[in-house]
Amino acid sequence: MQQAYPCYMMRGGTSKGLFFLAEDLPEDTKKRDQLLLGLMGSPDSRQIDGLGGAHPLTSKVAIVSKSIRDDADVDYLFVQVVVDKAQVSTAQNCGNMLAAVGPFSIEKGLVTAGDSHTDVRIHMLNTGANATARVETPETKVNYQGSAEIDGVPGSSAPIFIDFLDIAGSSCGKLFPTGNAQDVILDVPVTCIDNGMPVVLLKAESFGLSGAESPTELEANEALKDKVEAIRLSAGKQMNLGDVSNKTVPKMSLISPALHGGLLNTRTFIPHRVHEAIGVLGSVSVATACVLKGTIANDLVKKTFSESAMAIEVEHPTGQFTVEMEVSDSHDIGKFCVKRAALLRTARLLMRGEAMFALK
Ligand code: NQM
Repeated sequence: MQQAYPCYMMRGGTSKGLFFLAEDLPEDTKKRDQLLLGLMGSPDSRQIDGLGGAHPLTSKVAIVSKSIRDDADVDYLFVQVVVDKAQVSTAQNCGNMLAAVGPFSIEKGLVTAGDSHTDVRIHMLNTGANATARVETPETKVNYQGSAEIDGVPGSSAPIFIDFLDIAGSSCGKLFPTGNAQDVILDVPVTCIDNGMPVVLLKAESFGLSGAESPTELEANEALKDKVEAIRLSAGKQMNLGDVSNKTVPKMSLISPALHGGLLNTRTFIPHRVHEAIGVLGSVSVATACVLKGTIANDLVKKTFSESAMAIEVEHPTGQFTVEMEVSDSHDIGKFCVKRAALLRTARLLMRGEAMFALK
């Protein structure tokens, strides 16, 4: 018999997925994963028998609970539900879904709302790092409407400002997991970096590309996908991620000169489909690579960053992503430190109700 699981469907940034209270899901991880696959309709490229949107960006789940930590209000576990395989992964974080965690936590009463805005301190269980999201709460109710626009989402919504403090080496243990600002993998120069999301940067020109190709064109290029995947598998080992053949990290960002006034242009494999925009923490990693001397991104942007606070504009297929950063010692890989990264997202509650599934 089908059972009902209380659930919200929310858009967080440029992603969309299901939000649950941890207490409403099975404690047993195997059962929980089986349930999430069933609720989303995986494995099936159309996810026709579930709530997933048939793309990695719309096949996501956030599990939230009250935190017992002194430095956090809530704990957030992100789960990527693979569309066409019976696989779920908690090996990566998601900064887009994170944008909706604050509103969800207030709606569900995990956090008491202030009467103009509420700062929700979120502990991200996937990586152990923390973020603070500022949510508009006039008269203690979450406000979703406003004039903030983010590229990749039509229209405008209330702003959600997110601050990250301690995300370097979140999954790999080190900001530059190979110990180098630049490596060569399978004859291709790369920069491997983890400032919130493990990312391998590659120059589009290394593959005979301009970098302006659409996600559809890149996904149709089988030779390119094979080469990028071969580099990813090797990079995963070198980045302390082990065998990444069944993992959704590292992400693979093709970089090229900016086309629309930003600092550089990107196309990101996440890791097999190509992102219509760029991930939040993925863009923080890319922006960080731009700043440090010796990376392939810094070579490409040909800029020395002498100031400690800056806004980096990362171009992507549907616009730009602005990452504000405070850094120190950007000339020296040994001392380089990212003190803070901040950005703007929006989110919206789309549906609340019960998701149905018969768990065997
Ligand atoms: O990098 C897609 C997304 C993401 C992840 C992905 C994300 C992030 O856009 O923080 O947001 O890279 O799988 O939701």
